[in-house]
Amino acid sequence: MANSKYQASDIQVLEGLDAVRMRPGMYIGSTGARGLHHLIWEIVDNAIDEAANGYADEVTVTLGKDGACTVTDNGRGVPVDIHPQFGVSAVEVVYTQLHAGGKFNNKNYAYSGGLHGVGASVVNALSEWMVVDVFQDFAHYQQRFESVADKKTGKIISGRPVAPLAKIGNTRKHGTQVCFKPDARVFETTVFSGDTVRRRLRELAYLNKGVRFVFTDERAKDPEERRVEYRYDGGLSDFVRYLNEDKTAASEMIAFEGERDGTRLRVAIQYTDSYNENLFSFVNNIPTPEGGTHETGFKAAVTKAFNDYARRAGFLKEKDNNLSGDDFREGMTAVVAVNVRNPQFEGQTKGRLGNTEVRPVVEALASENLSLFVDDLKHQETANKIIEKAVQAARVREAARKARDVARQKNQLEAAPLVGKLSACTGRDYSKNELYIVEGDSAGGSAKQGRDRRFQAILPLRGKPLNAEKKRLDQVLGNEEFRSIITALGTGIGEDFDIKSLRYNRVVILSDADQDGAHIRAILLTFFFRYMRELVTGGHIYIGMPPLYRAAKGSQTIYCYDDRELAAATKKLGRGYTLQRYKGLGEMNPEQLWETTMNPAQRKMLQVTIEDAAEVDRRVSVLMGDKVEPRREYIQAYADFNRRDTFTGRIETEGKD
Ligand code: 0RA
Repeated sequence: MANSKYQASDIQVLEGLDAVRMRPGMYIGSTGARGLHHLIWEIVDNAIDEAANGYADEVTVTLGKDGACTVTDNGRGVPVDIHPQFGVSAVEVVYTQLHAGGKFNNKNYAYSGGLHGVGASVVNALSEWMVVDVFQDFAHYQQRFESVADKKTGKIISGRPVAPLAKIGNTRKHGTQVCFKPDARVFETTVFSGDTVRRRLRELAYLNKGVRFVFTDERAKDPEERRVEYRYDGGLSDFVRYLNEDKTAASEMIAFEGERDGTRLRVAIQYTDSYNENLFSFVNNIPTPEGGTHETGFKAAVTKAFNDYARRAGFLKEKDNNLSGDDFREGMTAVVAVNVRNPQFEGQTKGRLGNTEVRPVVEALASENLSLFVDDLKHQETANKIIEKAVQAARVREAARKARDVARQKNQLEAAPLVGKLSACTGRDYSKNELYIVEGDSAGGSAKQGRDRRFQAILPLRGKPLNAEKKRLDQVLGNEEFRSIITALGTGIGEDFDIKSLRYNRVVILSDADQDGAHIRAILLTFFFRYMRELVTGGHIYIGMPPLYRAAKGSQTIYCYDDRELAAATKKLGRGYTLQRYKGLGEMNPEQLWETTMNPAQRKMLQVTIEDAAEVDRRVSVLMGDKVEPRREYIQAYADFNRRDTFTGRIETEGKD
């Protein structure tokens, strides 16, 4: 540019922690709730490293009433001696120097855990204050750090030590305690979610066998929620048992571990009588819901080892084709955890492992161990069951393929009646288009008249679709309601599923706010979760939120979504208002439905997300599976069919934000 002079003084010399504060997203992903919790995971990672190396067996996390978080371990304590290069204590180095992160010596940390491995200093940089206590050699040391505004410039100086590390007492304890308060000047929210922390600690407890994790939420009113402890001596096998708790087991547990070329592999597998595949993978304790090279290697090993055995044991004759990987994974619950030296995370949400060297190592280790297992006479019954189950799955798959071909031909032949139910939209920009799946013909009629036909398509559901949990693909395809949904979406299903063919960016479930409506919603969510999971993980599934009341006086109309809003509205309107309670969508006229539920500028919708796939799987099994007792218990404990917050999700209100 011609008139902008490049001046050396204009270039800010960003160093260390101040750079972190300038660009927090680069270090912790975001300044929203995810980034906020990342602070905890970062500090917990260091504590777990100490445990993983055999020096600690307890990690505690405490959420304080003052908004701070305290993490402790009973390890050696961060070294307190003066660091030769920096001339200050190692403690100060760890918490103020980027990338020092307590891991300056790789010998001690064969596998560092941190997803971004950014280290504890980043947490300090993004905290209002941080206090580190070290208990070591009968001494108690402490150092405090603060982020303060510069008196002259007002600029925040991040994470500065208030004073050098000091010995403040004697102790017999050993370990490290880090307490920090996230800075409200950085984060959109600074309120930790007790649920999120508790769930992650439970997962970490399964992944780090024998380590005790103690979670305390001092903010919780309910004493049951205040303190929990997790410790699993069975590790991944305990994890799989937990995942299968509400399912019917159909095999022994298969568990093994191994290490080669710097990659460590741990696996636990158990089959159930369900038809779903449930594979959860982790890299250095971090979930990889998008899979990656470790999953590919594992799947290849399963297919190879079990096919080889099927031939050796005579289940497959020379002329028979191999069974497919899908066949061997039907009904399989598995946890695959690897530790990798320099993990490369890829994909939309950095949830996929990219390291190519990992695949062959995992494949070799897993197929050796699986072969040993099936060849062991002790396990012959399980081995044979697995093969028989896969043979059966292959038969059904073949039948389903034929049914699908027939369905496809039928679709072409009978395109009119199927598409006849769908009121398509006129626009061809798929990124803008929305499909409303509406309960009942009468609401469907209102939606059809009320919609903006340029981008909103309506598919009314006549009856209840069937419960897809415990149904095989061929049965799902046999159901008319599902067939019309599949046809409308355009993605295909099962092996044919292809997200690139999705015709609508948003798929909105619109059902009544009553028990039947909740059931239909649950059935549809179960179907999407089991058969089109990418629609859910990709954020395409929404739950429409029609109002429960309409309060009006004169020219003023207020729609209310719950009783609290209603109380506020009637107060505002004063005496003489009229009140309408909507018992179903059908009671709304087309204009009202558009105004309240479909108009992007005004509507509220809940975007369905999966925070914890393992947890969702368990809940779907409980609520939609065939074991009656756990379902009754769950419903008695939790269910309130008209509560919207029983879903995980994000309320989207466009045009308002
Ligand atoms: C010994 C040496 C080193 C770090 C630690 C212990 C240590 C760090 C943390 C962080 C949280 N809890 C901890 N407990 C112990 C530095 C590595 C080295 O130079 O060997």
